[in-house]
Amino acid sequence: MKLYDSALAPNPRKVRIFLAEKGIEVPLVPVDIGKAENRKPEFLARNPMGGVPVLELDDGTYIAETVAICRYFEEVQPDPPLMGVDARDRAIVEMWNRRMEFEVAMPVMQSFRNTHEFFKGRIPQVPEYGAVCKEAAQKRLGWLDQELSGREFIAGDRYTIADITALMAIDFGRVTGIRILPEQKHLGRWHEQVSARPSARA
Ligand SMILES: N[C@@H](CCC(=O)N[C@@H](CS)C(=O)NCC(=O)O)C(=O)O
Repeated sequence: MKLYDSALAPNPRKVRIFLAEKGIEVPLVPVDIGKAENRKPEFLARNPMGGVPVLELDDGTYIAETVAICRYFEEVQPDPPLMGVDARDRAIVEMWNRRMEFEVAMPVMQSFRNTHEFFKGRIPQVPEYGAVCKEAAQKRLGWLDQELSGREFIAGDRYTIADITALMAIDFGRVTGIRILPEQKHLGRWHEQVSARPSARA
């Protein structure tokens, strides 16, 4: 088994944090996205969408999409549970993880993709849209701050994949100047707490 990875990119980091929480070690294969290795035919044969991460199983199966890779490891090693423990809890964790993906990570990524030098000439950029996304992401952090006033973690009283998604998105947001504001005390407390876990260094 191996994981096609990029040390700088947020989605591969999400899988590395997930694996670190589970105590699972998977050999990493670095993919140089700066040199567009992920757009070459041999990589597209693994994942036609061209994104990292991609997990290659021993039987030659390729699994792309960050959450699908996490799902695979959750199924093969349920402990510690990061995607819920029963029907109700799994649905709640999924609800929060999707909110973190669509409401926080998506605007963060779109702000980067539409304004950053890295994507210049790689994709059509609309800087005005990037600016709108940056503002939206910043607003969502205010909302998340309020949400975290009443509980320890994003999806309740246990650390889950929703915390991993939010951490990866918020940390990546720094690249385009999206930040936790000093007055966002609950979000700041949460960020300190999840960043102190050894997995955050993955
Ligand atoms: N929906 C995919 C997104 C994968 C993705 O876009 N990965 C980024 C890195 S975070 C990438 O490969 N970017 C390089 C590119 O698009 O050329 C997932 O969840 O894994």
